[in-house]
This record gives sequence, C-alpha cells and structure tokens, in this order.
Amino acid sequence: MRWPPISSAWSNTSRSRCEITAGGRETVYIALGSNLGDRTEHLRTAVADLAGLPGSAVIAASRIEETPPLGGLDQPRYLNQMVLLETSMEPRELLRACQLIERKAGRVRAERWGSRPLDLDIVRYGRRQVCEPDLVIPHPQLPHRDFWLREIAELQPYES
Ligand code: A4P
Ligand code: MG
Repeated sequence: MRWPPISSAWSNTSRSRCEITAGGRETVYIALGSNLGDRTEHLRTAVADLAGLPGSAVIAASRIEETPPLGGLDQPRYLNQMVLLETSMEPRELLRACQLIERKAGRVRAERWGSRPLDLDIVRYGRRQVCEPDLVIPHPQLPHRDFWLREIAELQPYES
C-alpha cells in the first residue's frame, strides 16, 4: 500500500518512517483507542507510559479524534490517537508491555471489539512482518481504518 505523505512538521528531520534508527532502535506506530471512563486521561497516561518504556521514546503523536465505534456493536464513541515510538524492544516484548499498560488502565478482555478503557495496537514495527497466532504486524486493519491513515498523516513532533 502507499503511505500518506509524512507530516511536514517532522519530515525536515533526518528521520523517515520505518527506518532502523541509531542504536538499533526501530520506529513503531502504535494506535491508541478508548471508549470507557475518562477517555482523554486514559490516552494521556498511555502516551506517558509508552514514553517511559525501556529503550523507548515517543517521537511524534497525532491529535486525539473522536470516532464512531466500528464493529457493529452498540457502544460509546471512541477517542483515537496514533503515536510514533522509537524503541529497542522486540515486537513480542512490546506487545506484552502494551498489554500491561492496558491492564493498568483497567482493561479486562471480554468480547472482541467490545468497549474498553484502553486499547493499544501495534500498527507497524519498522519494516518487520510478523504473522503469528497472537501477533500480526502490520496490523490487518490498517488498510481499513481511515482514521489510522489520517492520524499517521497528521503526526506532529511530540514533546512530553
Ligand atoms: N494481536 C495480534 N496482533 C496484534 C497487534 N499488531 N497489536 C492480538 C496488538 N495486538 C495484537 O486483541 C486481541 C489479540 O490480538 C491480543 O491478545 C493480541 O495478542 P485485544 O486487544 O484483546 O482485542 P480487540 O482489540 O477487541 O481485538 P482486535 O482484533 O485487536 O481489534 P482492534 O483492531 O483492536 O479493534 N472503533 C473505533 N471507532 N475505534 C477503535 O479504536 N477498536 C476496536 C478494536 C473496535 N472498534 C473500534 C476501535
Ligand atoms: Mg486491540
């Protein structure tokens, strides 16, 4: 698939998407979603938690946008956001860390695509492709989620 143009705000830097950066770090897109509780606070805390992961830094973030729930379930609207993380964590290690951050936000896994205080999806991990029962990268929903593509196009440099 073709990627949307990189945001001009950080295309001037030496970084480009999906490259392996200095120190063996990779650039990773992580999608955040929340439709239960204090949605803004869940996203804010999650970005801070991602920034605090070992060997990791949040480089860019999109604005937060409200989206109608996908999946045909009767549930509240979502707040969604995309972040670009630079990390030396391996994909599976990063998945485990994301699941811990979800749990900290009070996430209990119930029905698929059900309401949740926090959902973290690894959308892309460098150029890596992973196809395992519990981890698929790039995320299979990427081509179907307009708001993810829009948020990737709108990434702005992140300052904590
Ligand atoms: N898993 C596999 N690949 C990945 C990956 N790349 N990133 C596995 C993260 N997890 C991955 O996920 C189920 C399993 O997917 C995990 O155990 C992990 O090993 P989950 O988060 O427990 O369940 P889920 O989120 O309900 O399912 P899934 O398939 O991840 O759905 P999505 O794509 O996360 O969609 N509507 C709006 N407007 N905005 C949303 O953000 N999100 C969903 C959930 C539904 N509707 C939405 C939104
Ligand atoms: Mg998910």
